[in-house]
This record gives sequence, C-alpha cells and structure tokens, in this order.
Amino acid sequence: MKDISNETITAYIGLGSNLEDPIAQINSARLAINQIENVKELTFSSLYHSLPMGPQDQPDYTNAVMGVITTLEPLDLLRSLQTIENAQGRVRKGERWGARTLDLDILLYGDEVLDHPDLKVPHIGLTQRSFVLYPLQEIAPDLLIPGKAALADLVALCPLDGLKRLD
Ligand code: A4P
Ligand code: MG
Repeated sequence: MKDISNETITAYIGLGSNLEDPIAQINSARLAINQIENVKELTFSSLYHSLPMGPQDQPDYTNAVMGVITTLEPLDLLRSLQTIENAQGRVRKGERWGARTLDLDILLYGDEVLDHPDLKVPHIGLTQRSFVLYPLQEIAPDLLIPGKAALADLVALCPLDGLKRLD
C-alpha cells in the first residue's frame, strides 16, 4: 500500500475518452494516476456511457470520476495528468471539445477555488455536465462544491442527457 504521510488534499479527477477503446483508455489512466508519486486512489466511480457534448460528429464517450488524496500542488497534479494524456496518445487538434483518446480534468482540489491561467478549479463545466455530476455523486454524495452549491442540488437540476451507467 502506498504511504502518503504528509498533509494531504482530497482531489477529484474527471476521466473521459471516445477514441481507441475508451474503456481500456480509462482503465489504463486509472493505473497511471495511481503510479504518480504522492497520489493515491481513494474512490473510483462506475464507468458511464455518455453522448458527446460539443461537436456531434464524434463517437460517444466513456466517463468516470476518481477521488484521490495527494500532497502535490495543483499545478503539479495538472502537469502529471497531462503527461498521462500525452502518453495515451492525446492529440490536440485545436478543435474545442473534439474527440480524444483521453481527457483528465481536475474537477475539485480540496475546497480551493483557483483561477490560474492554466487551471480553473472547480472545473468550469462541472456544474452542468451530467457525465461529471452523476459519477461524482456516486462516490462523494455529500460534497459541497466550493463557491457553487451542494452536489446533490446540482444533480437534481441536471438532466441525464442520455447518460448510462455501465455494469
Ligand atoms: N485547464 C483549466 N482548468 C483545468 C482543470 N480544472 N483541469 C486548462 C484540467 N485542465 C484545465 O484543456 C485545455 C486547457 O484547460 C489545458 O491546457 C489546461 O491548462 P485540454 O485538455 O487541452 O483541452 P480540452 O479538454 O479540449 O478543453 P476543455 O475546454 O477543457 O474541454 P473539456 O471541458 O475537458 O471538455 N462529451 C462527453 N460526453 N464526455 C466528455 O468527457 N469532454 C469534452 C471536453 C467534450 N465533450 C465531452 C467530454
Ligand atoms: Mg480537458
């Protein structure tokens, strides 16, 4: 068992994929995140099937949310996640919300509100996206989203938009 002994922060990471065997991409990313030094998995949601948000001429997505404890600073966590995205063949074509092998977003970092040019936390889309809110509720039903609302209240306002939990 990994030992993270210093003061830790609980962070939530959104995982998404719609290219090159999305379920395998999510499972590999989970393993890779567990390999980051000073990051340890706490919880992992079910996998969910979701319809694409953004351009519709792309495959459906697989999404999940992972809770971790970490001693990494937020930007160091972001860089580590981007390294994993790149290692799993992520190509940035400049199209907003286009298809991708792997997307790793920091949804929450403790109860911090961050407005850095490279990192906005809570993640900007968190409050409206069914493929984020429902998996997050599965693993952390009592969460309060800093600066926003109770997670349960956001979920109650958010239609499923075709989201389906996979077995
Ligand atoms: N960035 C700022 N804040 C964060 C954060 N909290 N976590 C910056 C991660 N990155 C953050 O990201 C662009 C920049 O956002 C990064 O350089 C980082 O510094 P990116 O991953 O290069 O590009 P992107 O993901 O295409 O952009 P964006 O706008 O973040 O897209 P989203 O919000 O990630 O949405 N449909 C379904 N069903 N499921 C999905 O998962 N995902 C997207 C992408 C579109 N449609 C989807 C899904
Ligand atoms: Mg992203």
